[in-house]
Amino acid sequence: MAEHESLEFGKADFVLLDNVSLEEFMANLKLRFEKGRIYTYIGEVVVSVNPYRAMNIYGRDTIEQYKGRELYERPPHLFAIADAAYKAMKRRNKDTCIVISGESGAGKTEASKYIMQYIAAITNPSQRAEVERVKNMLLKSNCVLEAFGNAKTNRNDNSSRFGKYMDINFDFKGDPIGGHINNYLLEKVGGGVFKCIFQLVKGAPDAQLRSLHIQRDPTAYTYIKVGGQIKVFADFKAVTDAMKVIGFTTEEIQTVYKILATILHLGNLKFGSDGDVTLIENSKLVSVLGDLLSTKDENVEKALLYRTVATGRDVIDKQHTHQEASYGRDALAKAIYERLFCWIVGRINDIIEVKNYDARVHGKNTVIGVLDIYGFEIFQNNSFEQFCINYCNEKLQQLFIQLVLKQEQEEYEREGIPWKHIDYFNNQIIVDLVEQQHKGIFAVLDEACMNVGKVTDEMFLQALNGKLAKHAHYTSRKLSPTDKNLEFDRDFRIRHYAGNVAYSVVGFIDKNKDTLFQDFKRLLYNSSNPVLKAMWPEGKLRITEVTKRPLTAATLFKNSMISLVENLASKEPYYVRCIKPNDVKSPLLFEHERCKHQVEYLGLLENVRVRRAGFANRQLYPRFLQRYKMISEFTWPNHDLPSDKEAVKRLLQGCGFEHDVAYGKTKVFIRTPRTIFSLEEQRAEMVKRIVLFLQKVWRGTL
Ligand code: AOV
Ligand code: MG
Repeated sequence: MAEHESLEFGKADFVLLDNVSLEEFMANLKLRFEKGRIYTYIGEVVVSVNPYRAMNIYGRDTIEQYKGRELYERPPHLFAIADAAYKAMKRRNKDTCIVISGESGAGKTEASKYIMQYIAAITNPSQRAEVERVKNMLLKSNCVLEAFGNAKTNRNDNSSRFGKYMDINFDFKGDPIGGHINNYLLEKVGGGVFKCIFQLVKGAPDAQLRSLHIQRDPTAYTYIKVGGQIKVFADFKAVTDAMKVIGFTTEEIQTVYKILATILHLGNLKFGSDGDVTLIENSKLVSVLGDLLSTKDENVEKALLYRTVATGRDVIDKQHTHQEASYGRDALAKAIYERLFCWIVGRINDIIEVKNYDARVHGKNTVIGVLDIYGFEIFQNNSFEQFCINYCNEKLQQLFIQLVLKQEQEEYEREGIPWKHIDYFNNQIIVDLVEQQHKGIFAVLDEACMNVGKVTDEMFLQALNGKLAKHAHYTSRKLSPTDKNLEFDRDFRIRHYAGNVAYSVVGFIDKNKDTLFQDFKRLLYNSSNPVLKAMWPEGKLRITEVTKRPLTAATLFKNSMISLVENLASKEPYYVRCIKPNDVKSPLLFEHERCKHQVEYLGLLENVRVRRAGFANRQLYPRFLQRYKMISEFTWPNHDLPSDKEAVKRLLQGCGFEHDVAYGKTKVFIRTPRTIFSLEEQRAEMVKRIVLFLQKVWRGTL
């Protein structure tokens, strides 16, 4: 527990509150925010409030203050949690992870960057060139991913539209030797509003824009018109340089920008008709597209206007209607953007993956994972993407509940430690509502998509209403006709852990099927640009060979979330819980109700209660002895007591820690970290003495 700070700044750890009540919690949070103390602990969890202003607390000097120190020795900080995760990994050879959660705009991405910077700064003291190279790559890859995966939304000017989980691998010395990025569902926002597109239009050199046939005027492009006023800094060069440093070839970088330009031009394509014939009105754009995609103009035109269909043994070209052509154009823009993004992640992974590490020689390489995902969000109009994003946040909340609230309490009960159960809201019921087999929302959606014949979004809604009418967290206009908050017939509403969200079913079926006409895939595969071609391997298939039904977007997303949670659960977790103080990005405003709501749904008060009643540390008796036996004459080098449990008791009595511990069936439980810290100090002292002693023995001077 951090006790060193003056009380003028409030309590540095919520565990130290005089009374654990929502009022006191909020008063402390507010006081600290107003005093510029944006971080506060709940034991080892960091609660962070977005300051919405530059803080002078991330510099080299601050890093030095946290390096190698114990959590409670310094004021609460992200650096302390990063250091704790790092130390745990190094000391105990354990994989750890840092899970950053909170709603959109709460400060997750910023936090993840500071954590990465900290880890980069404290490692590789001997300045090995290879390690420096890896560190540089990891930091640079962040810059590229942010340019391509972040966009301005109503809630956040720099909102992550993809989820990112990054593993950093460390060698036996504790230095980074590589990494791996998992990315999760990129929202398909017309390809347009992503940062990189503005960076290109506003920041690329004239000659480059000319070669891409792009004007330096965002308002000239349909897809990005709306976001035209976005402020963009001179980031174009930074991102291009970062790609170079990471190891993208010139040809690859050029292709990346050609694809962005393609998307802008696609948005401006207009279809018209002449009698029964659909045609492209601004046909000049066709040759621009042909040039950018390195393919013949007539191929571009044909893919935009026709679809090849197999009827029995025959293959025919079927002309699109006006509407189908527009739909195809937008689907193409979204698909090539998404493919580009995944390709970039894949390239980065190729380059940063651990190479030439022989575990037999160097020991196990260990991992710190950092999770920065899109936060819970509610917009005016919520669609399939918001549904996935919010489901993802439910999963992470569930993991937090499992690890911090549930398992903790179950363990005390199992170990026979006297314990009064603390209640909390368990959101498993909402997770089930979404992902359960057969009757979960994803399952109903998939079933609707499997039906042959035309399935509409409305039919999907009907099916949901039929299956979920009785579910406490589900409703819709049809089921609650008098509910004023359900305005639209096409909405269904979920009561999430973090609040009610109404989703419009419009587009659910299409987005879930996520099909792109095979003609487009073939067009891109047949490009003479090898980089582009490599992004579309399935374009190789002929129409008669395309039979297998691909997994739906919902199924893919669900599977990726389940494996993400499994992966996190297999590591030792550290938590950062981010809070957004207001909706107007003000550094001064602490909106009480807004913050209280977040504290409640994040379960922070329950977290304090469990933590306060509980124990900071627990270890199996034999493990504990293995680590600390040298500090007691009763246990060093071996004990002759009837059990390890007895030996641990003897050891702790001898050190005077009896009041701070409890003895479970298989584990010893230690209430305050200070005790562990003190044990560590004594151990370090003894180890030093033992080493000196042995050195003397070896030198024969004893
Ligand atoms: P998010 O990652 O949680 O939202 P960000 O990390 O992008 O939120 O933070 C939003 C904005 O808040 C940033 O662009 C900064 O202006 C400001 N901010 C956040 N943390 C800090 C900090 N420590 N110091 C100064 N300013 C900060 V989303 O990606 O939308 O869920 O999908
Ligand atoms: Mg973010």
